Amino acid sequence: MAETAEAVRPAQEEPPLRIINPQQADGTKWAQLRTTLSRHQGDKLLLILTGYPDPDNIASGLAHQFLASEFEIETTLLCFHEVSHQENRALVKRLEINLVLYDETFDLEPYDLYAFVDTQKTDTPISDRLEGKTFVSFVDHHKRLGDVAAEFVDIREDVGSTCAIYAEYLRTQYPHGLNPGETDQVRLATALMHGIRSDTMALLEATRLEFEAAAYLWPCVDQSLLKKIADQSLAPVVMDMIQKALENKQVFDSLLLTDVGFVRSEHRDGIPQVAEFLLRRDGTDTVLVFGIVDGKTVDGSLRTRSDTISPDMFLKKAFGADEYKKSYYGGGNIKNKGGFQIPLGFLAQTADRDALYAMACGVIHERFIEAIGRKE
Ligand SMILES: [Mn+2]
Repeated sequence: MAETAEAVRPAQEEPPLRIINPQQADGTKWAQLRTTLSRHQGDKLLLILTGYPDPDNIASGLAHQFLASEFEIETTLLCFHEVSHQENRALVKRLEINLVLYDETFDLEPYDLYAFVDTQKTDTPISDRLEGKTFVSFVDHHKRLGDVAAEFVDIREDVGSTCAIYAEYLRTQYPHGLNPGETDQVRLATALMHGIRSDTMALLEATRLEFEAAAYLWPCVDQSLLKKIADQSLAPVVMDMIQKALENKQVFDSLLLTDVGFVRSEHRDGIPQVAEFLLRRDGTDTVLVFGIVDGKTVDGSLRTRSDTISPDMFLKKAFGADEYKKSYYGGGNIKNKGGFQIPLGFLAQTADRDALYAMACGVIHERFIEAIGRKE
């Protein structure tokens, strides 16, 4: 009479619920960060955003702030450049994110700790003033440049965004999800989702970690707000830059090199937007766009979908390093994007702007041609 349990199951029984079992987060790294943060209970933390604030670094900073608050650590998000890209402005404004723009009056004294997110570089305009403070953490997804002297380091070159790493910490700390009833948590989830989308071409280049993060964050994301923030309209000034870039373009097989002239710093974020736009040109897989920002710095962006070009290696090889500061002019991730900034220094004082521009163009062209292995 040995009937199996299956066979005796009543026919009218409802089919079993399909249990969606999300991949459990690997909690190892969060356990380490947790231990680190708990050692600094009650301290004040300066979270430094190097370079231009973008969705991935802003949202990672917010997540860090949120996680650190569990340990009564008060965090200030400090940046050195104004948020210029209209999409990033919308993010900061609509989510009411408090980013502090550094100036000389900023008092560093109350801070015991500092940390970095989503950056390769740890040199900042205040590096010498951070001495004596504890470098508590460094979390990033760009190519590792060398040893990082932080108490906690998490560098994952194979993931698409720093936000996904922070979402893993959140998944470990709050396995039942964030709370959609809490405005702060909705803001955090929405910002993280935007950061993830922004660094992965709206998930086209996402890794498993981004999808797991998205599944975790989704119940708490304000999607209508996300749509508004991600609105891809182009500022008129960016359109003008595209026009200039098209006029100046030089095409070498699948590579495109161009420049957009003099750019004011508040429009600097137009440069990567131009590069992204030109990458859509059929037959082109790599684009380098540069301009002179505020008359002082040659600033460029590289975008690629080539299988053979690593933006990080390419930019370091092409433009080399500043021998005094001992840091590379450019860098990026291994997959699809990078940027560079080369100060014009003393020569920027010339009244002959055309000559200055021609000189900068000449050098960039030369180095680019050399890096792609062509000699004109
Ligand atoms: Mn990033």
